[in-house]
Amino acid sequence: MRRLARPRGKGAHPGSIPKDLRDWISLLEREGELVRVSAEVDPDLEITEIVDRVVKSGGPALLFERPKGSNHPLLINQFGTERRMCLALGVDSLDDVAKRLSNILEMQPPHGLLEKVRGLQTLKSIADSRAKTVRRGPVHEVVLQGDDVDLSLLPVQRCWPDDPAPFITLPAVITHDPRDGTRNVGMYRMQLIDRRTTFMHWQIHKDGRADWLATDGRIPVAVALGLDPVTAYSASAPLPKHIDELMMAGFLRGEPVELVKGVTVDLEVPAHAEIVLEGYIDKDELGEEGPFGDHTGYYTAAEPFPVFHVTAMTMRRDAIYPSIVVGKPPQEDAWLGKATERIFLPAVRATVPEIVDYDLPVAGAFHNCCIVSIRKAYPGHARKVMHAVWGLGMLALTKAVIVVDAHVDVHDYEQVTFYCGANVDPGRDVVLSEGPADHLDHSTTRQFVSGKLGIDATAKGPDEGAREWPPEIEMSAEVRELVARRWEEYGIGAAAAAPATAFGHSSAELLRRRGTPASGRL
Ligand SMILES: Cc1cc2nc3c(=O)[nH]c(=O)nc-3n(C[C@H](O)[C@H](O)[C@H](O)COP(=O)(O)O)c2cc1C
Ligand SMILES: [Mn+2]
Repeated sequence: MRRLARPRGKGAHPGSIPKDLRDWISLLEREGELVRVSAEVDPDLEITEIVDRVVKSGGPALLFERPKGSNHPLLINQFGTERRMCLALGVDSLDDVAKRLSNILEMQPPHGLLEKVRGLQTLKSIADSRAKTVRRGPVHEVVLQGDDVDLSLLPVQRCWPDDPAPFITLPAVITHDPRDGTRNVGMYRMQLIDRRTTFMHWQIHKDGRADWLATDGRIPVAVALGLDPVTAYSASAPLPKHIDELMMAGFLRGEPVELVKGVTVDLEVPAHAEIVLEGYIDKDELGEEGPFGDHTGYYTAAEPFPVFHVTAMTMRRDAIYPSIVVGKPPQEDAWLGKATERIFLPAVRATVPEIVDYDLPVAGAFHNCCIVSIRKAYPGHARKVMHAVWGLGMLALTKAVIVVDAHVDVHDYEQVTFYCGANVDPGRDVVLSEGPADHLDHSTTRQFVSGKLGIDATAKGPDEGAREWPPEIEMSAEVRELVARRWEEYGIGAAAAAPATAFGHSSAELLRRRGTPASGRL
């Protein structure tokens, strides 16, 4: 697999991760990863068509300096490639982030002084991750309240032709659980209703919605727009409900997220955000939200969702508005999803240690398919892992789980296809089950529940009803070495000199060459 060039300069180390959106834009510019568009461009559909082309060709982040009808520049495609996602997280490969997390999850009682000191440093890095409150922040440079609130000042995109209105697409929505006060941050799209109200599209499985459902009457809500890239990413991360996404952001950044008190709500908001919308949502005020051209590749139908009333709009001077377009994959959110796939691997393995690796294909819109490799130890093991996946956090929404043996590269779809064919007797190795479905899945007979498909593509033993399992073909090491030694003598040329693997040109590699993300293996 292709290795990434090591991100140079700022951003290469966790300590120097961008502190806010402006810092991030400078880093992108220094790295040749950003193009400024000075022509006037319409946030109504036109930006989508431009970005769709740029994303699908692996192109740069775009700063639209003159979005039609607004004085605020619009940043988009900041996460649109593997390299930018790595730059955002200050790593060479997304697996490096996972390594830092697995050090914590796999902590053992220390032996000796050196290990104790290391253990304390690790614990300190967790303790220092909590968000911290500061007195003042640039997000309060401009404060609009009451009648002065005007969402139409922002260049909010209408993304696709059948969208009924503009949608805020990259928000970090902050709520507290009214029962225990724990904070949640989630990324939920917001359809504009008028100058001071929007819908809040928190779906049925989401933490923000659970906070709202737990209130008697009214829940305070703050929405941060234009954050440092790690905090923005963290809002999309599927953490267990009781874990504060800002703590995860602090851990990944290597320094805490700074917060200031809201102006009109009893919530703290990111001090360095470009824009914050403060307000409230009532328990019983719903309206028809949507349709919306979504990451499923289809318009999701209009449905009742709650209404968000904005009581204050605070901004930095010359605030920059962040946006993202979702649609038929691959889109910019592919790399947010791949980051989650890699970052959560240690947590998945902490629960199901026989899992070696997993891959959520971008074309499967993440919840449609999960390929998982396991160290198989006993009959029925692949089935056990399928059910584990269907019981693990948001992976519960996965429609199809494919299980392969440990030596199979789950990111190489051609290899996976080979074992799905070669090792599977559909009469014996296919599992049909049922469970919760993604809120947006239009294919299910009933909304929110669906069938589940499991394919056991591991090698089977007699205890699993198989006849004698033949050995896989492989050339002997001696002959490989002999051919390597004599290669020049044959006069065939360099093209085929590398030892052949059965799947040298995987579909993942081919997609990659077309500039589209196909694999989390970096
Ligand atoms: C660009 C983007 C848009 C998203 N839009 C929504 C949305 O409108 N509604 C929703 O419930 N989840 C949406 N998600 C997924 C959630 O952000 C994700 O499930 C997250 O874990 C939610 O936070 P929570 O687990 O604290 O609820 C979106 C994700 C991304 C990357
Ligand atoms: Mn959460």
